[in-house]
Amino acid sequence: MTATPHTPRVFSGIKPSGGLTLGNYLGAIKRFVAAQGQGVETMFCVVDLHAITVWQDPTDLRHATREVAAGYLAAGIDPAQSILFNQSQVSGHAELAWLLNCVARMGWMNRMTQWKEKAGKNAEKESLGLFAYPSLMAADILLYHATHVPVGEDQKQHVELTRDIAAKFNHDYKVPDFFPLPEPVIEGPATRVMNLRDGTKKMSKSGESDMERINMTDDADTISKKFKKARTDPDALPDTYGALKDRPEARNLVDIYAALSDMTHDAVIAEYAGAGWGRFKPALADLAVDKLAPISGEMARLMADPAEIDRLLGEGADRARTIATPILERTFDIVGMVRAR
Ligand code: AQP
Repeated sequence: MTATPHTPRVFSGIKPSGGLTLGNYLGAIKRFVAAQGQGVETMFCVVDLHAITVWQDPTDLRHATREVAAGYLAAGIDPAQSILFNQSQVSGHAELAWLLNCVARMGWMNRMTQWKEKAGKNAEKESLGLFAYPSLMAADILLYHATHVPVGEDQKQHVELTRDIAAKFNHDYKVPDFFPLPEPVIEGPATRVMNLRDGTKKMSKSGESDMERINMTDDADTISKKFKKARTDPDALPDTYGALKDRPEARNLVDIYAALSDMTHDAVIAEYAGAGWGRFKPALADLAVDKLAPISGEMARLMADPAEIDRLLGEGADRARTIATPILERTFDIVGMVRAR
């Protein structure tokens, strides 16, 4: 961790825009669990305000919010060690986002790869929220003066934008170091888990076909079937990881194996060099079932008691608010808002 006048604090979040995928697990949740208990405060959020940047059925949104919370808990986020809550229960996220909307520049938002990919040619028909979403994400992080943000590779650009917004605010209002410049923490062998049917696209919750992703709630048969049908090429596994450079589907399966088994890429290659898919895919499926079944079982158990999940999220939100309120009040003051109470 680099030198900063701010106490280190970890913040990250996941959108309840559908069920959790293996990409969310390996790129985010597994890393969040690893960050816990390291002597640094950790905050993990279900970012429901982000989910509605595209249409969400309200009943599905409530379900997905609890399911993402259940995923965090089942994977090992401990509410006694980390602050776990959903974003909309802490109004400071939306309030700070407005202030930051007035700092961020249109050109910065226009350059965001995710905006370009998601909006494509339909930009005129997308919500204003989808366009502005990175400044809400900046608010999520800066509301807590968080210094470290564990994310998958796809979110790196948004954390970098958060740094730009923080730096401009500090500069414009002449408050050097008020907002920390947070660092993206992108670690592990699978920082970008790819779509099982197209190794050039990332695995997403909202991808078109269910066969392109592993859901955290998939049963053993479904996981095996999806890996068996995953697109690959005709060649056997090579004897160096570097030789997978131009074989995106093959590399993705090796990355997933390495991340699930906590092995390095090289160790996986050493074990499977020369193996065909008839050997590697069943081994990968067995490993995935072995690692994911206990988590999905625990998620199902937690989801049977939604009131308990809501209670935990409410408690987490209370704790989050105690950190957010003085930072938000100071921000309003810096900007020049009169605050009588
Ligand atoms: N495929 C992935 N590989 C590695 N990390 C991933 N993450 C998401 N997909 C992958 C990481 O998970 C965290 C939460 O992401 P999110 O759900 O808030 O947003 P997203 O990145 O837009 O996820 P999806 O699944 O693609 O959602 P939809 O389809 O609704 O847009 C982040 O740290 C992200 O990097």
